[in-house]
Amino acid sequence: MIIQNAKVIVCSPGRNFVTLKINTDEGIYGVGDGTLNGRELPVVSYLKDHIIPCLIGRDPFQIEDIWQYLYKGAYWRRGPVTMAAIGAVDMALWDIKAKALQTPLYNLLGGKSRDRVMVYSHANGCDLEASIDVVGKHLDEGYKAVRIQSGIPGVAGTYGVTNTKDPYEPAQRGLPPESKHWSTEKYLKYVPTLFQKIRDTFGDEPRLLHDCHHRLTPIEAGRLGKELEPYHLFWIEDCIPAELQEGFRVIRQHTTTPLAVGEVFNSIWDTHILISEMLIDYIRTSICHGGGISHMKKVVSFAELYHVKTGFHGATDLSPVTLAASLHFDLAINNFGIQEYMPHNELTDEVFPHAYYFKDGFMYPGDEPGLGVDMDEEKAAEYPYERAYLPINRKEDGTLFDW
Ligand code: KDG
Ligand code: MG
Repeated sequence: MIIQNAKVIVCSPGRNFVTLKINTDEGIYGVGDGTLNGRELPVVSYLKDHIIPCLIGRDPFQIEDIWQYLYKGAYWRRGPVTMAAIGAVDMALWDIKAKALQTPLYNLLGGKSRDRVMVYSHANGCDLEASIDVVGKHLDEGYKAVRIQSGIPGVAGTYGVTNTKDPYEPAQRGLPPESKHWSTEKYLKYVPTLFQKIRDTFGDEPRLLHDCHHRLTPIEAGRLGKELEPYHLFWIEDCIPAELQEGFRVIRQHTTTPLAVGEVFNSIWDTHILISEMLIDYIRTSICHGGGISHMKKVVSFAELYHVKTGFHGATDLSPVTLAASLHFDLAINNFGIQEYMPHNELTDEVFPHAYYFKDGFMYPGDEPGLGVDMDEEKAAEYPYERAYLPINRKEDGTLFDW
């Protein structure tokens, strides 16, 4: 079998997605996700201009060699654009191989280690009362784990919270990017009260998660983690901007609240100190941004040695292709932790028909050969790319801050 051609399809059924489709001479094709929210087009160029011409004629079964060729062969390594592009190729190749062998992908990753994948949902409320309300709804829908983001009193609009009935979608179409507001003081005062109220209302059983979205310093994160200890969170996520891996040493000195990080990481080199010093509990790098299944297998095996589990990024800006790949991976590995799940909108599900499904708090990848997700190209063509950006964030005095 050889790779005959490949194409990149950008579509926007509510939000932008970059999809790579690799065709072989035997009629089997594979799909991969290369979506990088707000920076989709550089990945498209990287794939079209630099990767696809080098793939034609290669044996799609030589996944590791192709991965190394694209990574080492470019000389310039890592970075979100490069790794998302390599990730898309890698996913598509694993899809091809599993389809050719007529088996679901999880069988190539070691087979099932469990029957089902526990997921966490996003409960977003504009204030305390709305947050309690929405957590109750998610528990009624069967979720066993819920991430809670709540409007901070005195702060107009913050991460994860919407005032409309629509699910939260941070990327907004058009220019300039939306501007949000932030106050660390008000946030740190509010969050422990929020979780106290949630535990008082729903008891000990639900797993509760929270995303700080890169906004604290290490010592502030230590304080938050310590103050949340009585409420036994499953994790706090991205409590600091994590380029400085050493910053986590400070947090660990102050709290036993479990820590999750990694959705903006793209290689093992972003995380090796965090893992080997056991400074984190969950690694969240997505299969798409982390160079695909081949590289994430290495990250996750390394993590396993240090008691670090997975909690793959699963926001709606990762396409159903990444979600499917994540679910196969989650099912197969031993050190699975939890999977993030934000359901895609109806249009997206129409563009990407898939075998995976949700039932009673868990997800299942389905048993179709390969990833079990396809792309309806005609439907995709009805929703062309639309420029959209993530917001920026400013402190109360106007200083540009982490979003
Ligand atoms: O593109 C950015 C989103 O994926 C991110 O804001 C979502 O933090 C996020 C999460 O935990 O899902
Ligand atoms: Mg996050």
